[in-house]
Amino acid sequence: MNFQERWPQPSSLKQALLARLVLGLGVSQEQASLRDWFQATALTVRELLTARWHETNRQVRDHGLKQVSYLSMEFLLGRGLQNGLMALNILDECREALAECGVRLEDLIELEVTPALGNGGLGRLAACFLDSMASLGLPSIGYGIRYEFGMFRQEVIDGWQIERPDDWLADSNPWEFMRPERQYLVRFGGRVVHEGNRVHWLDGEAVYAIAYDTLVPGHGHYAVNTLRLWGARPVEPMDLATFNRGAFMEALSPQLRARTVVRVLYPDDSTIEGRELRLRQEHFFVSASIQDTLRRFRADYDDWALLPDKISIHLNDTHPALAPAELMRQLVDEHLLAWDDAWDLVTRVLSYTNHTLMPEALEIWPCDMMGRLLPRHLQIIEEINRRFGQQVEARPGDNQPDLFAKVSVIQEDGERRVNMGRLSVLSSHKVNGVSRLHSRLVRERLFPEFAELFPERFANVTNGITPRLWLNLANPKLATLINETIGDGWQRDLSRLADLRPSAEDDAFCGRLADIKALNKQRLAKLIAHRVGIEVNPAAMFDVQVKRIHEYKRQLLNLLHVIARWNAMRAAPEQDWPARVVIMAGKAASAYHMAKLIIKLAHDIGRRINNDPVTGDRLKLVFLPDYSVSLAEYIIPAADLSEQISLAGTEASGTGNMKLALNGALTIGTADGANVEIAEQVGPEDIFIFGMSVEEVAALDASGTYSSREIYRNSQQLQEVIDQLGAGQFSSDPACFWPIVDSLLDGNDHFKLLADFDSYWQAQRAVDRAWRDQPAWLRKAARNIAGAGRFSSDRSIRDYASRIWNAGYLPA
Ligand code: 26Q
Repeated sequence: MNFQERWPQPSSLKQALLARLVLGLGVSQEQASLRDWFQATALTVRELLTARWHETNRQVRDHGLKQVSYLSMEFLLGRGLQNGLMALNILDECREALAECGVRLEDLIELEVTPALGNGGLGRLAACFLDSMASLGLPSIGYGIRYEFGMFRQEVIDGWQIERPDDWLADSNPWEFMRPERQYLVRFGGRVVHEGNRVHWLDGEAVYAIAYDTLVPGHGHYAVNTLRLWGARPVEPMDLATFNRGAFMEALSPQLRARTVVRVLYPDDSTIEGRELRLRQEHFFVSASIQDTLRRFRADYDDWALLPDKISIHLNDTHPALAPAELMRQLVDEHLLAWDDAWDLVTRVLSYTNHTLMPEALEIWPCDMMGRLLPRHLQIIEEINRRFGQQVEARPGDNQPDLFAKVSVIQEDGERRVNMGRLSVLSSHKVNGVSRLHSRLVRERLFPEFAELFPERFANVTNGITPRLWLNLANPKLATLINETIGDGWQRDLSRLADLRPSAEDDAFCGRLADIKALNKQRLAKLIAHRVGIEVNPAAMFDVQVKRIHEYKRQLLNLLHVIARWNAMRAAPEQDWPARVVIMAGKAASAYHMAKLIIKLAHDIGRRINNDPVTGDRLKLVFLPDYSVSLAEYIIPAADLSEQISLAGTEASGTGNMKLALNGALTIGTADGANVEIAEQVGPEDIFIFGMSVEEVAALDASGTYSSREIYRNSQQLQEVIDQLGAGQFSSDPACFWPIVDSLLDGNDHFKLLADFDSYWQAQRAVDRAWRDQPAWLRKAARNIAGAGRFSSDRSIRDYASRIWNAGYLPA
């Protein structure tokens, strides 16, 4: 049987679309709305992908390939329609088929709601990795939560961020298959009973986790992998007795209770304190994912010893770090393996990626809370830790008597707490950071004792981004130019972009690059006018900082520069100031007051300077609300300058930096995260690196001599800017920004903005000088594109496959 026979396909796309519309959705062609056409098209795309999906699953089984379970609390996918059409290679065909029905494909594409099941970098990374795993034919299944409400929608009223619920499922989701037969019981609370050798976890409350599958199509490969997100259902859907005595609402409360666990995505706060519902979410999705992973393994193999050959379970940060305990529980309590055998499997199957060094963002759960919610898991973690303690104490030639306190999974200082990072390191055979610099700091600062105990465990895999979304889809004209210049080999191996380097010297190439950038900027200028009513000059430099609003990312440093620039322009308006549009976008966690105040400040500065006749269209500041994957697709191809200005040692990697470089923006950035590696690839002439290095920051901290006030006293420029903030120059309420002034001066400027300010100012002057020579700037832009080849998520996934997972690929 060949592929066609096994998986019959419709004869014409138009017929398939109409069948979906008329027969599937029950809408006549005359009455169909755009929304109906979107649904019909999406359902058709999904159908066309299912044949490849079944074939993929069949081949994985036939070849006995290893499959990666990628556990992540977040998948920031973005829209599916165009991606699906591109994977199927029927974008133009579909456009024509729809046109024959009087429908514009572009309208449908814009109509799709953007799923936002993630906060930012970590969630988008997971989505890029799914794309790359499918495109390389690496068998994988992404596991996460089907949040009923994703990342909130951001509105801005009078400069203040307002959060609105993201009701993304209001219109039915055409991409998912509900899988009622993939349903698992997940327990919370209750008690543990020991009966001889056996342990039973009883009582408490339980809910069903039910699978919803979304297809993840490969590009340039037939593989279609699975993203399996868990919804929740009550064990007893309704209490009929209660209903019968007339308490109708109360009778439905099991529904509501069960679904609470998947109701909403948690925001990435700057402080992660123990919130019970978050722990419930983590357990819910980990338990279901591990049950499903083991069931799939057992369907094909009956020898547990094969588990590490057939399965890798990857932890995307510590959010799924209950996995080792849950895996031990299922292996020992349910499948009756001996502890040592189970532990050996666990440590050979698990691997863990760390995404942050910041102490306040590390997950630590009070034993009290965990004992109440997950009594058996706490026992298991304590047993894992007890055995680890014995191993540490028994080390030959121990010269560090207090070592165990530093590595103990249970922190005993003060309230007893479980340190999820330590649990993850102890349970994994590999631990990696997300850029070379960050991986070093993971070893040296976060887990130095573990790095000494288990040196072979620590690795690096530098992040990457999928060129299918961030180049082909977001910037198709640039993709075409590259194809015409160096051929299309880069589509399979992005490092081939290096072949573009000579074209930087080619005026014709640079001219076309300039035209494409100009078109992308005109498009963004229109969007800006439409969304926020600000007219910007598309010929100006587009200076872009788009990312979550966080103090460590130092959006405030950018704003201080804008004010200082405005002051300097007003003091010398006759000088040749190149025109700039500073564009910012990003969400602040709803409880993160300082981040919200920074958004307010951006708006108030904008209102003041955007209406200043002295600076005119030579300086504008725009804040675009509701940053999302879709908005990023507009902004990034239009950027000239990429702001990556975190305090060195705080940004684990960054991935926006890669997306912007790939689209020909030049970086102004600190020596932090992946900026360091970008600088290596593009060369020092084509990037603007400023500020203290990680070592200089460390030395300054160690000396205890940092005084932001002293820097302020010694800088005319900073005095002017900060005094303007304090005097309420940008706001009707003079006290509005005092907390910002306070944090900079009285709070001793935790992220050292003032220490780096002068260096930043100088780097911005260098940017201005470079911009004045447009031909030279374009050559730099071309070399940035050529240098971005290393930052494909395909390369990242190949690194994971070889260094971490030891996983193979489906035949091409
Ligand atoms: C944890 C517990 C409770 C509530 C929320 C959270 C939580 C949620 C999301 C903690 C952190 C996050 C997200 C982190 C994140 O996006 N980190 C970024 O990961 C990127 C991919 O590796 C890096 O490029 C960025 O440097 C890093 O900041």
